[in-house]
Amino acid sequence: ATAVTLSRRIEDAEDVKRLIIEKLKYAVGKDPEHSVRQDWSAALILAVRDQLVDHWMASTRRAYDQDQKRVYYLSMEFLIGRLLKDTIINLGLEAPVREALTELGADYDEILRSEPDAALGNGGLGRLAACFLDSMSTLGIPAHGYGIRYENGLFRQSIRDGWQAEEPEDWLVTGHNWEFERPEVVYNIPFGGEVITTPDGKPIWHPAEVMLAAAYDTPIAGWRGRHVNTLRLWAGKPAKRVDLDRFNRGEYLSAMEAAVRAETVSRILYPDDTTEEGKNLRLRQEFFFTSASLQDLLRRYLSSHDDITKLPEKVAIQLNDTHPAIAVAELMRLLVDTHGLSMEVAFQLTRNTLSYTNHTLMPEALERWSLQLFGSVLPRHLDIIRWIDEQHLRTAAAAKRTLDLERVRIVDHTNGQGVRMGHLAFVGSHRVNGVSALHADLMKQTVFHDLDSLYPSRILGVTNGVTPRRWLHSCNKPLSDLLIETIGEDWIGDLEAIEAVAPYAEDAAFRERFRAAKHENKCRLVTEIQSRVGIHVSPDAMFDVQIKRMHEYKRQLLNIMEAVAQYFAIRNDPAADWTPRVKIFGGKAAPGYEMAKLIIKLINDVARAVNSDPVVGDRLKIVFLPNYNVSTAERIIPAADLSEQISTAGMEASGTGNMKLALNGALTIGTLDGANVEICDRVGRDNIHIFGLTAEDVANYRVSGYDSRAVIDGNETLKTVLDAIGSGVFSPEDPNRFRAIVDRLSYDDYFFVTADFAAYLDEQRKVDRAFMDKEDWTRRTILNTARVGWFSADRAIRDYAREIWNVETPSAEEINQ
Ligand code: 26Q
Repeated sequence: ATAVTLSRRIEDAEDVKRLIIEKLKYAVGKDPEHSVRQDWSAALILAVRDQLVDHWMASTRRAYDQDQKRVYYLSMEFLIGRLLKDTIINLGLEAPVREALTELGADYDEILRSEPDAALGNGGLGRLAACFLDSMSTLGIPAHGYGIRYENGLFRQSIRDGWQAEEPEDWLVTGHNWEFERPEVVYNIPFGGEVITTPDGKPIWHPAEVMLAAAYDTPIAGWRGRHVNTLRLWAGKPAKRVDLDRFNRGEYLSAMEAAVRAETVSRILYPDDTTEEGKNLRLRQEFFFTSASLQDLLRRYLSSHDDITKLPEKVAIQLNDTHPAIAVAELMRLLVDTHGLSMEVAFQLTRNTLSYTNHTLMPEALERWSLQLFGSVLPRHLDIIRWIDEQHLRTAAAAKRTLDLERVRIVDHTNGQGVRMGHLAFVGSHRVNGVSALHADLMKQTVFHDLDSLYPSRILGVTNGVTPRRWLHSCNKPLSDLLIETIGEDWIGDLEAIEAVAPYAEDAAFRERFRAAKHENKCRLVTEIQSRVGIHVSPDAMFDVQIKRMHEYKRQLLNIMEAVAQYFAIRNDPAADWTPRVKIFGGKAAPGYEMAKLIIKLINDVARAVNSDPVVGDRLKIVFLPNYNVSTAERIIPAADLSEQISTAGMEASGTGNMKLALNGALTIGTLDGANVEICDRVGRDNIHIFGLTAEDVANYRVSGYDSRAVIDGNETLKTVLDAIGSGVFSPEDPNRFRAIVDRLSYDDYFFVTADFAAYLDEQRKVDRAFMDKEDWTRRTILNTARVGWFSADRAIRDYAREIWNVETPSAEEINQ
C-alpha cells in the first residue's frame, strides 16, 4: 500500500485560517466573501472535526492492537447539547480559533451560539450519558455510546400567555456537521411474525417484517483530546425505499408506506411521561437500537476473536435504565439462534456481560409491557424470557426463604400480567446499580427487595457525577480563570484537586475575586433575562434557581408557594429589611402531564402579579425562562447563588444539577434526598441548607397516613397562600384555574408539599440572613466549590470501571501529564 501522510495539525491561528477557508471552499462550497454565519459555522466544525480524526483512528487501533476490553453504553438518550466550544477547549485550540475567526471577520461567540443544541434526551438520565461519554474518553477507556438518531429531539418549549406550548425541535435541518454517515454499517431488524419449531425441536423465528438500522458516528473527545470514542446513533431505514409495483400502479403514497414506517422508529424522542401507558412504537424503538447495537458489537468482537464464550472478558455492556433491557433476551437470541450456543451457556455469557443502572423507584415509571403487545412484536424474545423466568423461579424456589414467588417473576402472571423490564434487567445482569447511596439503599428496601435477597451483593451504588470540562471550565470562564490562576489547572482532569482552593475561603482578597466572577456571570444572565422575557432584575439580588424537568415530586410548587408567602409578607411590611431575590425557574413538562403544565402556568401567573407590583420592586422578582436545555443551563448555573433541590425525600434518585450548581459556587437548599445527602456530607452541614422530612419519615407517613388538612388548618401562612391561589388572586380572569392544585394538596398531598412547607420557609429565612453577610456567604460558596470534586463523572466512571466493568483506568497523575 502507498503510505500517505496527511496532517492537518494546527500550530497557530494561520493554520486555523487556512483550514477554515479550505473547508468553506471545498466542503461547504462557498466563497468567504459570500459566506453567512451558517457557512462559517459548518466550516469551523468540519475543521475542528478533522483535528479529532487522527486521535480517533489511533484510539481505535490501540484498542485492537492491545485487545483491550471495550465498554458499550446503551442509552435511549444522549443529551449532548452543543459540541463545538467544548471540543475546541478540550483540544486546547481556543486562542488560535478565536484569533483566526477575528481575522477572517467572523464572530466566534456568535458562531458558537448558532450551533443547534442536540436535545436527544429528556433530562438527567440523558445528560448523565453525555457526561459519561466525556469521562470515558478522558480516561482513555475504549467505549462506544449506542443510541437513536432521533430526527426530532425533545420538543421546543415556548410560553404563550403563561402556558407551555410545544413545537418540534428540528436540530438536524441545518445539517449535523459532526457526524459521519456509515452507509456500509447496516443491520436487519426483524419484527412480529411467529416462532415455528422444527421437527428436531429448534425454534425458528419468521418475522413479519424486517427493517434496517443505519449507523451514524460522532467522535467524542475528552480532556486534551488524546483519546476519542464514538457515539454511534442508529437511524431507521426501509429494506427497500419504494414498492415499484405499487408505484407503477399509481399508488404513490402506499408505495412509500414501508419507508415511512421504518423511518418512524427514529423520528421522535418520547418526552418522559412516566404516567403514560406503554406504546407499541416505544417498544419497537427499544428493540431497534438494542438489536442493532448488539449485532454491531458482536461483529466487532468476532472480527478479532474466534471464541464467543470469552465475550465477557472483552465486552462490558451497560444498560442505562430498563429502556434497553430487551438486550437480555436479544443477546440470548443472537448467541443461540445465530451463533449456535445452548440456552444455558448463552445465559451465563449474557449475565456476565450485562449490567444495569436503575434511575427511578417510582412504581409508575417502571417499564412493563403487556404480554399481548410483547408477544406480537417480539415473539421469539417472549419465549426466551419465559425460559429465563423458569430458571430464575427454580433458583427462587430453592432459596428456601419465605418468598412470594409471584413477586419475583419476570413475567407477571397476576392480574397485572406483563413483562417486568426491571426484573428482566436485574436477573440478566451481574451488577445492578443505583445512582446515589440513598437510592441504592432504597432499591434494596423497596422495588428490588426480594431480588436483592435472592442475589445478594448484586446491587451497588455508584453515585452520579458531572463532567468538570463542560460544567465548570467551559461554561464558567470567570471562575475557571480564577481557579487556574490560584491553584493551577490539574482540577480540569482531576476534579478532586479543586480541594486545594479551600484554604482561600479565608482569604479576603480571594473572596472578593470569587464574588467578582459570580457577579460577571450574573450580569450576563441579567441581560439574557431582559432580552428573552423582558423582565429587569438586579445582579445584586440573590439568584435563586430551580432548573429541572417539571414534575410534582421535584416540587416546583413548594418553591412558588414560598414565593407567594414572601410576596404577601413584603406587601404587609415593605419597609422591613428584605433580602432581594430573583427566583429563576426553567424546565419542561411532558406534554401529557396536565398537573405539571398547570404548575408552569401558576408560576407565570404569580410572576405576573409580583413583577408588576410597584410595592415589591427589587425585593422579589420571578422569572420563568422558556425552553430550558443544556445551553441555557450553561448560562444559568454559573450565575446562581442558591440551588433549589427540594424533592420529596426518597424520590429523586440522585440529581446532577445539584452537583453542577454547588461546583459553580451556589449554596444548596434541599431535602435529604438523592445525592444531596452525600453533598451534605462533603461540603459540611454548615455549608448547606437542609430542611424537611427524611425518606424514612415519608415512608412512615405512607404507612400511617398523613393528614394534610390538619397541617393546613394549623398554619396561617400556608392557609393564606392556598386560599389565594385557590380563589383566583393570581388568576382573576379565571378564578378556578388552580382549584385542582389546592384540592390535591388538601385531600391527597402525595408529595408532602404541605408537610414540608413550614420547614422550607424557616430555612429560606435563614438563607436570607446568611446572604446578607456577604463575606461569610462567599466563604461558604468557596467551600462548596472546593469540596464537591468527588462528584466528577470521572470518579463515577472509575467506579464503574473497577466495580462493574473490570477495566483498567489511568491514575490522575497520568491524566494530567
Ligand atoms: C419511559 C417509558 C416511556 C417513555 C419514557 C420513559 C422515560 C424516559 C426518560 C422514563 C424515564 C426517563 C428519564 C429518567 C431520568 O432522567 N431520571 C433521572 O436520572 C438522573 C441520572 O441518574 C438522576 O440524577 C435523577 O434523579 C433521575 O430522576
